[in-house]
Amino acid sequence: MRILDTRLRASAAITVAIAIAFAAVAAFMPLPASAAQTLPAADRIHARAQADVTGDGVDDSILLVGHPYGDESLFCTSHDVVVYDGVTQDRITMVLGGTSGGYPGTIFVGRIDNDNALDVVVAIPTGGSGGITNPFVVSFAGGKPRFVGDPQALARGAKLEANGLDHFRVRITDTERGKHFILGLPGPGSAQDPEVDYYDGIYSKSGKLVRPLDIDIDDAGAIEAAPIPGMGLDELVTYQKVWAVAHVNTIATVRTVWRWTGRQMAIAAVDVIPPFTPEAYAEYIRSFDKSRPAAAVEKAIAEYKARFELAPLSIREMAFREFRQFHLAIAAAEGMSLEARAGLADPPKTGEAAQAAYERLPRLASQLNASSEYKRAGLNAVYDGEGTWTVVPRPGFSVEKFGRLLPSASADFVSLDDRERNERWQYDAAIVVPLSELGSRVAAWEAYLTKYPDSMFADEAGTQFKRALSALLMGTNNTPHYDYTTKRVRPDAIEALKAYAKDYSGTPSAEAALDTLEAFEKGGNVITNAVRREINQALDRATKAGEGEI
Ligand SMILES: [Ca+2]
Repeated sequence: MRILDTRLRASAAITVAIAIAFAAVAAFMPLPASAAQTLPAADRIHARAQADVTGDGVDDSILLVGHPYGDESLFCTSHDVVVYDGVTQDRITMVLGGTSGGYPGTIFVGRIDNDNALDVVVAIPTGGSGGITNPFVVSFAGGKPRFVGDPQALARGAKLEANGLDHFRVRITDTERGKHFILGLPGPGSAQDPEVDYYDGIYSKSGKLVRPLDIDIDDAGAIEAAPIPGMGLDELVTYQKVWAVAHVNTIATVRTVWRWTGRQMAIAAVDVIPPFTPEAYAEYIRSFDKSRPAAAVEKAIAEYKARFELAPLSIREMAFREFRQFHLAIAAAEGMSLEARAGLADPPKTGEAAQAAYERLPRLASQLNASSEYKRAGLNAVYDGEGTWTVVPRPGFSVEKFGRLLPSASADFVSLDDRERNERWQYDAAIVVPLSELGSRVAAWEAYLTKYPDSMFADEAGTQFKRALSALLMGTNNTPHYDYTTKRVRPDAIEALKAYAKDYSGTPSAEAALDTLEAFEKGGNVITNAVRREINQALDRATKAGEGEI
């Protein structure tokens, strides 16, 4: 076992060495001859935002610009934050410098220092082993760029001491704040990683520490800005990985809160949290008894809060996606039992008995919707077309229960998705709402995808957007935009598309509406295969518009 242990250490060390060498090459070496013959790689815009960062009350455009290592490389040797002043259109550049080398990063704005201009928070993943993300906070107040807080100090975090203790424990001491944290190490034979015993030779069989235990804390791996309740200000939160023996062996996360003191950024709190993954959460909540929905949902939410309250945004979003899956599964199980309770469980689902069962469903649904069980479980029984009913999550439930722990990309997705489930725009392949309402659904999904292209729900949002836009442009099987016999396009469909193109002018979906109107006109307002093909192409262009390089 010692050999394996040493090899693990060596491989972790090599990974770090490679990452350092790569960064060094990227930062200092001239381009190879083959690359030098081609034009220098063009700067890339990795993120954009609109906000007043100069402090004059007018929104400015903020861009995160990377200088790529080469045309084919995703790696940028450094990044700048570029602001176009909303009034003068002057370009103000903040050079982030050598430590900003890395892969496409993100920006967000927050009120970090207490002036009337918002600040820009930048996170650049370095691509080094273990996911180091370099944080930068930049103020553009008065049009003069400066760092808020020292980027290197933000990356390094608090000065902490780590010591191995007997019986597979670790103590992390925060001397400055006079706090210490005790962590448990997964001991021999633990389920976490049964293949490897990281502590062989370090701990004796009885759990006595016989050799020094190697514990390390990485630089920041994630950063976020979170509102300080009641202050109108944001605090910064950084997350750092703690590992023992080998870099893959994560034993905790350090969560550091930074606040503006009036003169500088200072650490307001440090917590050390044992690891708990969204996968482990998913596995745990899946084991709950689904036949008691309220108890199961309440327990899953309490568990989420206990485990992820201090977790980074991306982990909270992943964990919430697991909760959402769980909630949908609970709802689906209730939907099945709804039919069973009405007497529709066994085939045949026809005849007088089935008829009576179908008639019982609406009353049963309204009883359940009024019940405390469904209120607590966040469930709603809704009509599902063709006489059947189903159960879906109740609108507003997740936002109400998860509160500020819910990342906005998740909260906004769930609000839109719950509306689609509770107030459907189609039943039985027929559009059942006015086309203007369908249009507002299309626009809402498109706006979501523009705002959160990297959301964990982006794929699902993309599917919803495409389905609704297709129906808006062409109608559906049972409610096409044209007359079945003459194939002539209905005038109200044409009017609806014109209105949509005007109301949402400038969006890819409005372009698709204009292209569809043009295809109708070319075809003499009669649907042919050629017209259909052109509309399909317009649909493809609009739904792919958000993908690829910006
Ligand atoms: Ca401004």
